[in-house]
Amino acid sequence: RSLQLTLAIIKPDAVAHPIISDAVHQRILDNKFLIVRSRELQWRAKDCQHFYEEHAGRFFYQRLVEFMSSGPVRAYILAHEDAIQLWRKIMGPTKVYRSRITAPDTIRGHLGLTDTRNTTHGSDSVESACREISIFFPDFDVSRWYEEQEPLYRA
Ligand code: YYY
Ligand code: MG
Repeated sequence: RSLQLTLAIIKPDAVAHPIISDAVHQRILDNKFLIVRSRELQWRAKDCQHFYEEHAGRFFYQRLVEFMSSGPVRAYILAHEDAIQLWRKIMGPTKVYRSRITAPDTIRGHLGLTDTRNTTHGSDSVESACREISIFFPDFDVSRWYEEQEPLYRA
């Protein structure tokens, strides 16, 4: 059993409403994720464009960039066994009509407002988790974080 890392983001609409962001935070704790790092920051449009560059040119890209830079976001590095898949399962489907109907107990099914204002982000692969963690936490060493945080346990 080993810990995997993922990057989770609480999007601006949810950060703007502490009751919503607290509910998301509580889900993180209830599902026994380790909160390795967490920070709140305000993105510029070009940060969003870079982060979401895989979607450049899609019909929703512009509104996504505008929304994600419209207010502060909270980013987390979360650790858990199969963290990437588990967090995406807890988030639920991207689109609100699917999450509401097929997964009402998920974060997006419960709290998502629209396809764009869908409360949270989660990495979708090990590669994207590494990339996204380095964007939000440039000084974080994905390969050595556990040892570095546990110096006393070294033999
Ligand atoms: O990874 P995930 O967030 O579930 O969905 P993606 O397909 O990667 O899209 C990223 C982001 O883009 C999504 O969370 C909201 C926005 N978006 C949108 O506004 N409208 C769509 N039809 C699809 C995605
Ligand atoms: Mg995605």
